[in-house]
Amino acid sequence: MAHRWTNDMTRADATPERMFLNRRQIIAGLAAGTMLGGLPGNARAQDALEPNSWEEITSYNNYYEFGTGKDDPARYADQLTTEPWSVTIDGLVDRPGEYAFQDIMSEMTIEERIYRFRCVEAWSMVVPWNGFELADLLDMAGVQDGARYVAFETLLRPSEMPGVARSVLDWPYVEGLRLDEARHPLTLMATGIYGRPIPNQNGAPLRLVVPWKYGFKSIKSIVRITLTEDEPPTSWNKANPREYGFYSNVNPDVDHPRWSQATEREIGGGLFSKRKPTLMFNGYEDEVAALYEGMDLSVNF
Ligand SMILES: Nc1nc2c(c(=O)[nH]1)N[C@H]1C(S)=C(S)[C@@H](COP(=O)(O)O)O[C@H]1N2
Ligand SMILES: [Mo]
Repeated sequence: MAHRWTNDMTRADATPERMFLNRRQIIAGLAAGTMLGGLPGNARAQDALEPNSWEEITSYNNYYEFGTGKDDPARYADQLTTEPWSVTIDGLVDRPGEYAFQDIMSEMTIEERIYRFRCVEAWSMVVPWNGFELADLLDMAGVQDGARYVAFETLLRPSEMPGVARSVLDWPYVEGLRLDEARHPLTLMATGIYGRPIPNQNGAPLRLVVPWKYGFKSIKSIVRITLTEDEPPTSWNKANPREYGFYSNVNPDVDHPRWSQATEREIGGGLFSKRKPTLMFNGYEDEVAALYEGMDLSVNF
């Protein structure tokens, strides 16, 4: 599959996790074009960020189905059965159906994407994901003309999810994107981290990653994708519409009602590290600003 976007970050050679990367999963063209410094348009000095460690990425998580503590998912999510797994793709598509995870994987091209990840709680990481573009999966199902949004749903299996009995959210966890956001080349369906299968606490076996939006848009362990005409409901918006909008684009100028979004705490930065400024669209402004032309981003937050 052709690449419509190239990484703008490089991995520090010294990162120990480098050894775990499964080179066979990474396309030679992408690797050659980006890991050696990048193409001129994408090579920005401030973007040469180092990914967080495997340990950091897999032990500090939000996955409320397993509890609201940051260490609950790593503790409880190994109970989750992820094989077999299938994703129902329905709504306004030409080929609706239940797609087996393995059949999806055999059709998709897995690449590596090193993305900034910014939680609405004002912490951040850098994650080297493996995955495929959501646009390719949508093409597999064939999006029909009337479709304008994409709705996503997480597995709901209370017997394996100790958090669902106790939390503030309605289950199953649901999310949504406008179709043009869903088709954007940055929008990834992640199936791995550091070349290994994605751990349960990070959303196995496949989760959404939308790097210019707050982390809660990146819905985990997806079992249903529905193409719709109308804007779909989203879990955090249902829970607190004043605090969480449908768009939820990272924006340092639009504060959360209870805290500033101007800066962020880097996970792994150490107890006394300085907060760093949050970037517009989490640093992906050049790539995505056009999607929101003419919109008031403080109204459509
Ligand atoms: N199903 C589901 N998806 C979810 C969440 C959740 O609680 N349940 N939490 C979201 C939030 S708030 C964030 S910040 C990210 C965290 O992803 P990570 O744990 O892989 O860093 O997952 C998002 N996806
Ligand atoms: Mo989050």
